[in-house]
Amino acid sequence: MRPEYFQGSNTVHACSAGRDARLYVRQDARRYTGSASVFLLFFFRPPATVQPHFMAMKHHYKFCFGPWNISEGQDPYGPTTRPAQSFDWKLAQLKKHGYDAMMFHDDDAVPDIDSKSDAQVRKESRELKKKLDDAGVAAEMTAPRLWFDPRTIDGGFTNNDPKLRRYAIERSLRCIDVARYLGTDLMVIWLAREGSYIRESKNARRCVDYLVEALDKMLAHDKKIRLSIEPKPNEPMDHAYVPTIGHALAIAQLTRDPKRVGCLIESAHAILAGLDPADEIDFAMAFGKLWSLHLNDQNGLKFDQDKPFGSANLRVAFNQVRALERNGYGKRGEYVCFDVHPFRTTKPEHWMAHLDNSRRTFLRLLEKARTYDEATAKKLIADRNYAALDQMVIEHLLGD
Ligand code: XUL
Ligand code: MN
Repeated sequence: MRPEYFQGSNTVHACSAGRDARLYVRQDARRYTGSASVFLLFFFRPPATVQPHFMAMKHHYKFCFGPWNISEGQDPYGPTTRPAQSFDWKLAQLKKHGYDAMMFHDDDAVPDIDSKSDAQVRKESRELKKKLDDAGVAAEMTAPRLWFDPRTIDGGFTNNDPKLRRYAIERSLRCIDVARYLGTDLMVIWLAREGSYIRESKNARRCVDYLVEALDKMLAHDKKIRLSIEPKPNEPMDHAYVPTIGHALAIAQLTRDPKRVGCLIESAHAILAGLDPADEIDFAMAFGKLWSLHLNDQNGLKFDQDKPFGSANLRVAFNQVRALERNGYGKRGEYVCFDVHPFRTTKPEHWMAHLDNSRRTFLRLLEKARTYDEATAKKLIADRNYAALDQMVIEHLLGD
């Protein structure tokens, strides 16, 4: 029998029925937080390969998304296809669907932030913090939205004009203040327009100095803040200056406090760079620097698609989950965030499906990662029988 998944308003029941085993996993809405209750009821004795992994239930993941992930369907060629919803509605959806945290751009938290005084920013951030506390939802991070303002048309930190570079830095410092008010020590920096459309328009060597100078100002502004750089190789730029995790971690070493500069991996961004996101995860975690994660999917080298996790390539998704598992991602409080968007065709009544589906796929792949036959894999690797190993992975993903 095929496994079936049922999603209630705030419960996930995973029933996996096979010849020898049936697992019934019931977890309450807060199931992925440290103190959450988790009930595993085994109706039948599972096979040896399944049992120890589920018995151990190594650790529970906490999940997160941002208000922009309940988007309205606009693309460069057409307008919205769903009516705008309020922030309160989005927060209610997040809670109803059993998520643990929300991530925020600075102006998701304080709309129209540039027109507001420091006192207003503080007041509105604190009001939001209260709303989040009342809902039992954490703020995972804040991120400065540096790519919308006319002052950042030709880049923020790497703009050729010193006045405009100063704007980008000042906006980032305010975003750090918002993070502090919301109770998080993490700021994510997607360096959207830090790159060039044509090679000759900027001095790439000097731009490295500009980036380090900006990061140093942020680190000096708040002694506790941790900065997570989110690399992306292109879009909106032709070429970005920080396209991969290697670039992000290298630039961290040039700052005044490398320990507080880490990274965020987005699956689609790694794929756009021609890399395997699982290898990027292993690399970042070897440095202890994967502080956040945007899982999603991407069908080859085209515009940034932000597809549901596993939607384009299940095996690449499986390997990301395995990499997270083997490195203990989440054990130090990190969240699994889904930076996914609904398809433009999505009807309002199906608006949360891309998020539910991403988490469901993640949990099913987690089950696959925890029941992967490591012993047989080890023997096949020792025998250099990669054809058999390859097929074993495929059979495991296909199931019975
Ligand atoms: C852009 C992207 C952003 C960042 C947050 O591709 O992924 O949404 O994650 O600024
Ligand atoms: Mn992202």
